[in-house]
Amino acid sequence: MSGWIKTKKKVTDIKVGNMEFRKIIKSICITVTVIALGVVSANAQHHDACEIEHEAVHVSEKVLSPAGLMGDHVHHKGSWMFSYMYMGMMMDEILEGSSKVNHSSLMESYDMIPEQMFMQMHMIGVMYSVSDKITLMTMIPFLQKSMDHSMMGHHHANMMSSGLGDVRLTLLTPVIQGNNHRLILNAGLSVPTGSTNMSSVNMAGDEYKMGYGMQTGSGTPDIMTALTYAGSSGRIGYGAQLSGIIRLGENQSGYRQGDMIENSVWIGTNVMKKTSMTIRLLTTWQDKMHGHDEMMPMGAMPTSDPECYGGLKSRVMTGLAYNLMNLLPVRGSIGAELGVPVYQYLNGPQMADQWIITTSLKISI
Ligand SMILES: [Cu+2]
Repeated sequence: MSGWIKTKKKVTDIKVGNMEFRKIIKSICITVTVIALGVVSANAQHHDACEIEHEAVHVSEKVLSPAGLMGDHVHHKGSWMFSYMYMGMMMDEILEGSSKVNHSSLMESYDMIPEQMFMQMHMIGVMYSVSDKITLMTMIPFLQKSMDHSMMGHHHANMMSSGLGDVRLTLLTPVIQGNNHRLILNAGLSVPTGSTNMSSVNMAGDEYKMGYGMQTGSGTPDIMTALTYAGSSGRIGYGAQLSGIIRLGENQSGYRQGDMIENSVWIGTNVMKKTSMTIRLLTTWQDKMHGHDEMMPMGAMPTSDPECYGGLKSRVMTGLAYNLMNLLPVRGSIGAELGVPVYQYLNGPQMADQWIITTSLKISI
């Protein structure tokens, strides 16, 4: 019963191990960015010598990628791509590490207990290729979050937040671009356009600031990098993507969200002429939060406690994509991915994932 109750540490404590890990991922991300810029400048100099496929590669039938994966392709010079992506994620039970925590034991430490959270994202994406070697990408997310919670074990209430998230600006360049395989490098910046000041009103009519997870932005400029390999052999497509997010500084509310590393490994095949199927393993690691927001009472609920963020999540995602080539006067594809968790180890008590769905529509001209 008392096994889950942890000794409260000062939130300003920073573990030596975390610092070391942070330094390592920071240097990996900086190295990748430097390599990306080096490749771009080298390619700019040797531009005429290089010939690549004059096809918008995201609808290539040879190289398959999961529908929810981003930054895995580039376009040829002068092409535009417009995309819409929807993501829905349901979270319910509460984990501490990998074990389930029951509500009655949580009530000893917190006034309110989250019961269910549903997060939705609508994301508009635009890609434009300045040259065959440089593609620019902007992603504009709109977030809607809803959380049900109980107070004193019986009263149930709901809180909601919505608004613009953090806008992402990314530069993509192909390191290798062949018929049957490609390697794409991304370097980008996440601009803190989302909010860290979302508030709600309680039963007494008083305004209060909602927890970290209900905010729509990180509040910090974040560096993003990714390296994606996608290849094919016969009817089989496969690939892997490694990406990272480094948060810079501390936001106006006095904290910095944890840095992230994400890895995807997938395999796919064409099941019919224009339909492809993929299966991928998506693993996300997020560092713990640093600092805390003075306006959020830590004992109010786990989502207002900075120690209840970060951890490791692995999901299996199954996807379908359909090539719209003959249905539209332009190139395009439509796809969806459904994911369920296979392993979660969370800094808790924290809400765990139940399922996630992603759908996307991509049109290129
Ligand atoms: Cu594209």
